[in-house]
Amino acid sequence: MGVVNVTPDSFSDGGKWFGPDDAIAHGLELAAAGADIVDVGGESTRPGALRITEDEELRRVGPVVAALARAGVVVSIDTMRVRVAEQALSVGARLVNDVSGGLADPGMAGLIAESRVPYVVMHWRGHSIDMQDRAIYTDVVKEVTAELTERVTALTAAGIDPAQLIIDPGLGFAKLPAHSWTLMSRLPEIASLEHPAAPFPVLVGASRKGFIARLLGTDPATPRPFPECDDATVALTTYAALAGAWCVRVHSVPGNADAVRIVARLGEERQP
Ligand code: PMM
Repeated sequence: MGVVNVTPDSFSDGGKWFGPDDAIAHGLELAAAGADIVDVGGESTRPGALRITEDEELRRVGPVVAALARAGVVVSIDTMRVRVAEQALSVGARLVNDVSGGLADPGMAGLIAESRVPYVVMHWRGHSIDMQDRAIYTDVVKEVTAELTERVTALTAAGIDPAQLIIDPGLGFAKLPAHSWTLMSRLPEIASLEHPAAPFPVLVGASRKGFIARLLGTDPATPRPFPECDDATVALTTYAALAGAWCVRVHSVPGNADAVRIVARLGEERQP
């Protein structure tokens, strides 16, 4: 999954494709580089980010989703708002990626149940403005898995088919770097949460996140600049693919697409 952030302020690529023409061109480039899905988002979720209005979000993503879908790209809409998801599906998006896992907008579950599209349920503890105050865990894997189980139970009770659900540990969202590293190292446990339909497909969003930048910086106060974290992202993609992840959400596609193909090929050799 390649990322198009149609925002002026996203973590690693804010402002680079803020105009619709640049965003559309970038989405086409990601697809041509081997992304199976292009994820379009209009609202930055970096720590401390303020929300934008629904109308502004619609204005940012609408033309980009429509143009990419028209060009035959499989588009995912990255939104927490039911109206934005609905509008995006009406112009051709085929998947909804909700970083709040349905918590931010009570109407989201109904739309997903009705539209039958795949739905990414990410682990989330609250909006970006103060989410890092909620990065408190005694056992991060246990708590994230339990909270995702609650979401899956509520969403299926609202009429969503469990086969529509993809789960995501939400690396960097209400997580300190140590939490993200622990979750990343234990992905299969997250996929196998307590639910009759488990294991669920897992999506991993590690690309250019702060926990990588901090590990690789020259010292703790100097994280490595985000675009220079792409080789490290490929390393994590390889690890995620070996751990059985269904999808990785990345800003730069080529190295990650190669890593996924190589792990798939090695997997064929290991089949009995
Ligand atoms: N991370 C960001 C945005 N959307 N969606 C999912 N499912 N998982 C993530 O980890 C995720 C996401 C923030 O990353 P960016 O602003 O650097 O693209």
